[in-house]
Amino acid sequence: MCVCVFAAAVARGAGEPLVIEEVIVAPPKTGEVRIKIICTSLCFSDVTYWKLKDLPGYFPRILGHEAVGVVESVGDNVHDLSEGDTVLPIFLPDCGECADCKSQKSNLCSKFPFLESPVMHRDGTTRFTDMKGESIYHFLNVSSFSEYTVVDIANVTKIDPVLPPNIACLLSCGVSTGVGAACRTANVEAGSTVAIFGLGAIGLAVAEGSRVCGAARIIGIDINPNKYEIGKKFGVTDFLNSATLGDQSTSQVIKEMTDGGADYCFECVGTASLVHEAYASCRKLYSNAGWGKTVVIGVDKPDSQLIFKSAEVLQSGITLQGSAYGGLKPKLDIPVLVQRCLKKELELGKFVTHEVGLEDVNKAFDLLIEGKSLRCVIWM
Ligand code: CXF
Ligand code: ZN
Repeated sequence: MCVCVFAAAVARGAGEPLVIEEVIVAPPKTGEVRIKIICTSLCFSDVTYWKLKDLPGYFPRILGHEAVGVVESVGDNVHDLSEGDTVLPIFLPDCGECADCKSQKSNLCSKFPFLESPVMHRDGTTRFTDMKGESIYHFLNVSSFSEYTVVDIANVTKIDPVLPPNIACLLSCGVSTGVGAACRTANVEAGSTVAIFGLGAIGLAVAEGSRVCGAARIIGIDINPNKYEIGKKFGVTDFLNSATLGDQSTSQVIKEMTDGGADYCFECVGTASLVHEAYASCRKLYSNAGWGKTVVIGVDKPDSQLIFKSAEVLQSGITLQGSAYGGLKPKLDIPVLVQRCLKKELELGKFVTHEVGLEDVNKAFDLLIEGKSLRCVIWM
């Protein structure tokens, strides 16, 4: 197996444009595969870690974590994947061996707990080196802004190669997170009422999942009025511009619209105050007679606090639940989502608003930051 030189978009410093460079990609070690990336899309987490306001920074680094590719070579002790397999590298590990991976109750691997780590799981080193001999850090176990990348087999899911790559790559992170939050974490039933706080790509994926589950009403809440027209394509039936409600809170308006509150509320922004509004929008008629679930998908700062009155949570009948990767187990659930795409139940083409080549990766960043794209697919 060669130590080969390939093109990659390297983040050299926080907020600095990515630089297309030649990088050395080492062969896969034990329990790893080297993947030829076909295409990758840009998720907001790439922007967050690139901009890096108050997060620890690792530079130089190869970002990118929503992708599809083909296995080019396998390391020792790799039995379930072979050269030529079409795969999704996925940030959330699924070792398949630990008690948590074996259980239906969890999608959080305990052998390789998910960490925002800049190195490979098993030996703590990197597989990327620049032409001056300096190591380049990995990102979210994937690093897909590169023609080739090395990924641990715990982070690789084999998929049906028939699904078009520009759709397949979306299932690697954001779209699966939203669809899974609706279909798996909340388990939205036919006929139910859903409220979605934040209609970015994740919120729209929650709408798409809720639509597929048969929700009767899908209320989108956003401060950008253009989101209603966009939301309709994903099943949004009602829209609330939360910036124009005057004295009323969003939850008050939702309770009026729904005769007591929504069955399922989703927070897709990542702010504590919105978690409270979402929770307060779940159905509750009298002081302690309620039902429903609030699912929090948005990621706030790690040390942010949620403060609830105890009776509000413990005696209300309403559940508050977090959701990582939509509660999906990558190796089990993603092939099922692929089939649902092939059957045209899930319609993911509407997420792809732009497509560019790797040389235009910085354009993809601009489009997402300016709110002009949902998903920009970057072809290698
Ligand atoms: C994120 C979730 C928060 C931690 C980093 C990864 N998921 C994907 O974008
Ligand atoms: Zn992501």
